Amino acid sequence: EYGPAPEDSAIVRDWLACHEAGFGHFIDGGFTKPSDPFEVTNPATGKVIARVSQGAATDVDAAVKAARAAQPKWAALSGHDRARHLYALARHIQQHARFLAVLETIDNGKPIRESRDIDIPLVIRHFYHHAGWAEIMADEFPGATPHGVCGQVIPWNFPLLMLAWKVAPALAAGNSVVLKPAEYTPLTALALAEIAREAGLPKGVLNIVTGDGETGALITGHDGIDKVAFTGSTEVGRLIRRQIAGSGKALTLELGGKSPFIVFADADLDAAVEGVVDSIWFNQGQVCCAGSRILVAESVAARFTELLSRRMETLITGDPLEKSTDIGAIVHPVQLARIRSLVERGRAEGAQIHQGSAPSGCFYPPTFVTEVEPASTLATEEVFGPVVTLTPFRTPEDAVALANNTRYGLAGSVWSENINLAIDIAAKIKAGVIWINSANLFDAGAGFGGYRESGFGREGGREGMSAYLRHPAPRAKKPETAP
Ligand code: TXE
Repeated sequence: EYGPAPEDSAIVRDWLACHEAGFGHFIDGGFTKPSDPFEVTNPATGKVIARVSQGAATDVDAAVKAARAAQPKWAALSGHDRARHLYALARHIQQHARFLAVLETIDNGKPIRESRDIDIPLVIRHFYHHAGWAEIMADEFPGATPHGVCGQVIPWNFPLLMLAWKVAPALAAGNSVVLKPAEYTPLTALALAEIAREAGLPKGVLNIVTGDGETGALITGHDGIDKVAFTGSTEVGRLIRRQIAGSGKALTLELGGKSPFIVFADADLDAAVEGVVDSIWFNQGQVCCAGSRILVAESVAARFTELLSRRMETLITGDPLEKSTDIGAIVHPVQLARIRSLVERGRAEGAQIHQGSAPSGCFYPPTFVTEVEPASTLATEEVFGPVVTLTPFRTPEDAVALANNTRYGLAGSVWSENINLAIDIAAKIKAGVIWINSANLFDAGAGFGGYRESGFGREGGREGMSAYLRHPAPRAKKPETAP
């Protein structure tokens, strides 16, 4: 039983109608008057669904001030009391899960099946998981203290999930937050602000300021911010790194990727094809850890290509609110144009493009590409769309060399029935996360993050918690004294 029930869509419609005058920022437990609004559209229909405020310096100042004022009291709560707040928040999100799933789909264009079964459940899981961390933090990280105020800037591909990844550990550790959602997809963050208020989260602990990159830079560059966490493009990650260099702010960056998906000759090829569906045709391929480069053993390459092609034909691209849709809308016409231009560059460089079908509008068909030279555009650039390259390899050494031939290092996936081979290859791939006979599995308890141009720092699990804490300097060893 997928697809939104009519009443779920009606709740979203009513909620948007209630906010027809526009959304303000969520600062110090309340919403400001809407100002300098910009339009938010549903990419599947092109229709304007809301007006949201562009955060100015005064808004960011107010949010940081509220966060600074609230943080000491929040940090002074016992871990147990902070946990109770996070459990309450998780429960309230759970109560609004269906509403949030429909809202996410309308705002972002992702299939309802994904927002209902993946995004929102993972959001909830993240808050529950980190409530647990709040309870045990003092024992697990003795002497550690929160940074203070965290400035968090997130992308549009998993709008509410990226918020959860950042807000849940920050709050569990005793920090307060000023967060900016992406300008394409700010609505679930604003809905969450309302839910946080309903759940009784103390005011000022979580502040949401909307706006574009300029607002983002005002947050990351603000003197009152102690830690910056960013997920987005490698270019902006670089800008932020430069912007805050020498400021003493802590920083974690989660950036792009061009992750390998390696299929050995002994792999279960049907399962591997399903893995590709989950890896690159999930969320329209707008996934930082998407397996965007299939490397397949030469001896099975023809068979695998045939299976992949057949499966691609069965995928339905279209209305994201339709329960049978596999691939929804691309988040924004700008991103669609970017995907098209990269694929056209690939074609001009001699790549063979194989595509399924897609309706007109802001949609892109599932695509795989053969005859791709290792140094060519499609083999090296992050497309951030449902486009995957397919390259044969001869030996496991070739596979590893091809896999590591990238400036990124976020994730990878290895398919083989020989677990020793799979583990051996996994260890040789320079990436933060490796899946074996699976892809795109996320767990709040596992660290996620990259190497090289994919960024640094981990989110999730112990490492993720640790990044939201300042740790005491290791004690100097006592000088040895003669007996
Ligand atoms: O990202 P941006 P864009 C990659 C992907 C995609 C490309 C462009 O390849 O095609 O980036 O996407 C805020 N200071 N990824 O242009 O600009 C911005 O408002 C502070 C991979 O949308 O990086 C938004 O909230 N903040 C990625 C957020 O940064 C700034 C997910 C991300 O936007 C800022 C998204 C600045 N100077 C895109 N400029 C992933 N790793 O998952 C912009 N922002």
